[in-house]
Amino acid sequence: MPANLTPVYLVAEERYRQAKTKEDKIAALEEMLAVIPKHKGTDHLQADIKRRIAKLKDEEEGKGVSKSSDPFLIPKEGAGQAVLMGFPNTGKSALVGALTRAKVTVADYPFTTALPVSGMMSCKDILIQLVDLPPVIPEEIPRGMAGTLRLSDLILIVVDGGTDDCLDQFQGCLNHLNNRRIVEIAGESLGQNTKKPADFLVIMTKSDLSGAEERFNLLKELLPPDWGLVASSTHRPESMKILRERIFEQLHIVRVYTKIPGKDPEMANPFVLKEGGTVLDFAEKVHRDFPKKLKYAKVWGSAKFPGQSVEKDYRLADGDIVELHI
Ligand SMILES: Nc1nc2c(ncn2[C@@H]2O[C@H](COP(=O)(O)OP(=O)(O)OP(=O)(O)O)[C@@H](O)[C@H]2O)c(=O)[nH]1
Ligand SMILES: [Mg+2]
Repeated sequence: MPANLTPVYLVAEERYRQAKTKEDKIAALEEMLAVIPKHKGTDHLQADIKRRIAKLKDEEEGKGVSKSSDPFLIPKEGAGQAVLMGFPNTGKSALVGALTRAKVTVADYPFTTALPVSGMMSCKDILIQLVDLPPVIPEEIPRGMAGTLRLSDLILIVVDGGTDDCLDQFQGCLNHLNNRRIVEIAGESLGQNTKKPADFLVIMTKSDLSGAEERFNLLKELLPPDWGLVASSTHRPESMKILRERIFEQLHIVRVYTKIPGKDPEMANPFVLKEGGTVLDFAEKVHRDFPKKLKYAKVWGSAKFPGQSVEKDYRLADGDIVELHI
């Protein structure tokens, strides 16, 4: 769709080009945003202007975003990093706002989020990092976002249960992931960071709205096999609880608790291993010298009986308590 930019807009754009200071640039960009014709043909441009304003403002406030730093490069924190990908207005920021303490902006118009915002979600005594991302549209994925998606531990594809577009929204996200070779195509791995369906979770938001249940059933039927799907509503606390747990499950991690011989286990701060992690992997996490010194371990939880002695290659399960003997 053509943008049909007006002369008033073009004057503001010229002012931006001429601007020398950050302040003048922000003022010109804000004017461009105010006068730009608001229709689908300018969606892409509106998002770009908002991103530029947000970046300049961050630089002005000294939030550590220098010219060279990439706002899409988000250092990992906690037990795993889950990023939210989706079309505009689908409810990504509302989810991150409901599940973490991050300061997100939620609004009933598209392209509200211009730059990534991350927050920590607590679940089963660990912290999981959630990253709210700017939206994608069929023709565009924000520059730098493919890298964030590729490096994340889990991609949450967010579709809007309040509209019949939700299937197209899923397909639109999948197209971007395919084009950028972030997802495995027809079981073919395309590189080290190619993700499998198990590294995704599709979230249908706004399940409180009418028609959402039918849309959920349709999505369930039409989604490729192996893709996880969950419904959520920020108005329904019980669905938020289920969502937390599904995100945890989909990260494929296990929590392992330490126990010093003769003492009670330390149940507050578990170590986190990848699913399939062994006693040896655990020992490495506890102290880098332990694997060399380790003789055996005692396990409570997944073992046949409480406190059973196991070998170094014993695969630990979520919730296990381990006593390392060196
Ligand atoms: N009824 C209902 N409305 C919701 C829910 N979640 C979000 N919304 C509304 O949907 C609109 C968009 O929410 P946002 O969280 O800003 O959407 P977004 O995906 O972050 O939008 P962009 O930043 O433009 O990509 C807001 O008006 C929210 O109040 C929900 O579970 N139920
Ligand atoms: Mg948003």
